[in-house]
Amino acid sequence: MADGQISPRKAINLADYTPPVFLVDEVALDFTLDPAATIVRATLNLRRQAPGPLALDGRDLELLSIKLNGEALGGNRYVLTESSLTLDDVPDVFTLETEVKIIPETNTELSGLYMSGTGFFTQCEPEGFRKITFFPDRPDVMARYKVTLRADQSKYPVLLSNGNNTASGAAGTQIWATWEDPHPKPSYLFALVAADLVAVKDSFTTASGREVALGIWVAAGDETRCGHAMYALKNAMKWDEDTFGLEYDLDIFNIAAVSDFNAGAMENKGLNIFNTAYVLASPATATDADFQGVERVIAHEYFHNWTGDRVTCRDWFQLSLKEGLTVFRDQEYMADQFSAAVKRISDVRSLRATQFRDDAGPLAHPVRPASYLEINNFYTTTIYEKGAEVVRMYRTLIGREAFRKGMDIYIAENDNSAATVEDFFAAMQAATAIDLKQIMRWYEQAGTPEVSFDESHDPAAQTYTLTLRQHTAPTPGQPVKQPFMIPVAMGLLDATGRDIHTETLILAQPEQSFTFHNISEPPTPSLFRNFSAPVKLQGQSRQRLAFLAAKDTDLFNRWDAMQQYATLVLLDAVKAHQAGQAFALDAGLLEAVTATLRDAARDPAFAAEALLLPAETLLADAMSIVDPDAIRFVREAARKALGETLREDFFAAYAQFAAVAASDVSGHAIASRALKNAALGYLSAAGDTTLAGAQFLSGENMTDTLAALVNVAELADERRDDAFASFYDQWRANALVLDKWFSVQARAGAPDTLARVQALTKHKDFDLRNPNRVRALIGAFAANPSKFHEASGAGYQLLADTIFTLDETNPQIAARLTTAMGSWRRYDTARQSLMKAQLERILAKEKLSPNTYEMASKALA
Ligand code: 0A1
Ligand code: ZN
Repeated sequence: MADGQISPRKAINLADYTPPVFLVDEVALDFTLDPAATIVRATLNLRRQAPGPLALDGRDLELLSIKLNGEALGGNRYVLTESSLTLDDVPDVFTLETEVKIIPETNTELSGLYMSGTGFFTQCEPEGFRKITFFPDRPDVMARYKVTLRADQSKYPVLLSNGNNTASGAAGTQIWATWEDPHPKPSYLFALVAADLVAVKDSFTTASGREVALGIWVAAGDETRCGHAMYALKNAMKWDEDTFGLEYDLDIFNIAAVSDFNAGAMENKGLNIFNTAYVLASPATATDADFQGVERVIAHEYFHNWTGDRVTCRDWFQLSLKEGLTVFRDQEYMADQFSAAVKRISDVRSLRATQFRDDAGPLAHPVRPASYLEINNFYTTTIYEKGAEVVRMYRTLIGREAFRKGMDIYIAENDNSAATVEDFFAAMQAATAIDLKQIMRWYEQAGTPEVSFDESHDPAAQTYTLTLRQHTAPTPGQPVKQPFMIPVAMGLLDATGRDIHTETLILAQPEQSFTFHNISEPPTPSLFRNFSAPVKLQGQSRQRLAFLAAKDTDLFNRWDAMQQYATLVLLDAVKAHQAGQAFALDAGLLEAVTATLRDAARDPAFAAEALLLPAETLLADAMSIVDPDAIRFVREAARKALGETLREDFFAAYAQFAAVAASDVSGHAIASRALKNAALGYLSAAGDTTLAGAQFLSGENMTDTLAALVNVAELADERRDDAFASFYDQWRANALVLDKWFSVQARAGAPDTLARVQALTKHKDFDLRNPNRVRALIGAFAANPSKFHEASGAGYQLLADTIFTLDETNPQIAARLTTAMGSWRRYDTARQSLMKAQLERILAKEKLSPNTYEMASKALA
């Protein structure tokens, strides 16, 4: 460890949990808001639960005064450290008043109270509240809040907090507003906004007839891009009533949009705070994927009102209790809006690309980790997306009806309290006769199980026996794994592709056999239908995959068979390329793509997914030593060969699906554009770039413009440079669109991408203080396998340089970027040592944050 480095935090362990010594029944907060010196007065009504001192969390707070039951305390009555305020000698029930000064304008971490644009915003999850006032900043302390905000009226005319606005007024140039939240909540759900914003307003009448006032607060001029967010909010409110019987519980629901935000959005009670990227959308500025992102995140945060706010988490180890469940709920919501199969396909595609990769590397952790250094590092795809898969497995195992019953029990038993994963388990177990005990292993053990199978058919007995085996490789700290409880939704297909049997098997042992009767011919099994468990199924032959891709009645498995088939042939092509052989297109792949394309009109959204070849990162995951250049070469060669061979079909599909209005964002229009742009991609790969150029010029719809630009970006000549120049001129004033301008350049496969990204880090619009911009350029570049892993190591250097600087202002984002080098051991020795050197350089930095320390040290361990 370098001299001067702050000592990394000590690990927090689940096993060490103890209940709070004091509860807070009520808290009154009074803010006098000033960018350079905000004064926070807090009055806490405390009640003892256990023997011991009162220990409050607090960071970066200047304590101005402290009173106990109205009496000022001298410095001998408390101990103040960098992160806490402790009072030894206190009664069992008392009132504590503190007054602190904080400096929002220097808060670049974007946690606690900070400035963005010209206004004040907060982000308290998970541990930001302690940067606002002294408090037991842990989710199992739930209090009722009364909040008064005071600010300069000319600069901050809008004052918002949680709950209901019970009083407001003006005093000279200052205005003030009081907000009261009747529901007890943990400190991480506190929020305030004081800014110059305008509202788009609407209302929603709940199933029981209460009227809820809805407001979406944005910067003046952005009101025209809030329509989709408002639609999504009302739609989600209705869906949660219809699907889970859950009604909104306040008279007002506000959303405020902020352009500097570390994450996507935050579920603060009655006052969600959103990254502008998940609020603002119009067909001219946002892609279809952006529209869906807005809808998904609006729904997600709204659903947290019950799964997160009313029922919260006992401690941060239980994070997936609210996140896995709420992701499951938003996935179900989205599946109900468009095609359920296509939604499942895109969710699984991203689960495999991110979560499976993390689960196979040094940063792997269970859905409920046992230990952490910095909880901010645990907002991961494992907690969120794998957590959602675990919830889905409960439902697959016990059925929809029992699952709904279990949800009712979970809410009823845990309302207004801080729950654990065991509480969720108990509710589900109470709703079914199936013994679910073993499902808990999904929370405890990291890693992706690998499932293989054997089969035998006995024509005399007319039986078919399927033997399934599971194995999970070691992960950090977990050398030996116990078997998981794995629901295997399956079907047996006859030679014509008809289902002769369907069932959900439960694989709970390392190896289990299942015998099926009255099976006269050897059937083809279709396993893990609709991706019934987050596992890797191994050992399917190409012939099988080709059959399932053409015939399976399960749409998900049809897509998956085609993906697995494509993966096998592309990996073979990588080997051939490494051996110096020329690329040859596999006949089966050509046949499958041809069939998909010719049948596209039947379900264009599905066809658009099925036409996409497995991503470079997915191919990389299947190689023992990743060769990013060979992968890129082969994948592009395949796209080119398919584009050339099927040129007429792709042109025809392009023309057939082109006729949708630029402003149409219906499911049909989105699917048509997706198919058309998939065709455009193949045609461009085959060298027909005129079409992309023309589409770029005519674009009135951001989906089409961007799809065209992505193809033009591959050309390293003036056509590309002109396109980026004109896009910049048109959109320089729109931050979210400018983010796209950065990220398309960073994702490009053109030979000069690295140099361009290096230059873009010096661009006047590049800003390390804005997380969206950092993700758009640096995050996107680190996800561009062949460019980031350029053999010289210059890509690693660029990333590490960014992390180095960023760690000083925003450690959360710096730590997240560090994960891009987490899989360094999977590369050749030259790249390994280049990445390792950068990780070591980061680790040796003076005053490295605990956030980045945890990620870099675990990556190297
Ligand atoms: N609970 C939010 C995610 C979130 C987490 C951390 C944040 O700041 C550090 C912000 C938001 C969600 O699941 O949407
Ligand atoms: Zn969430």
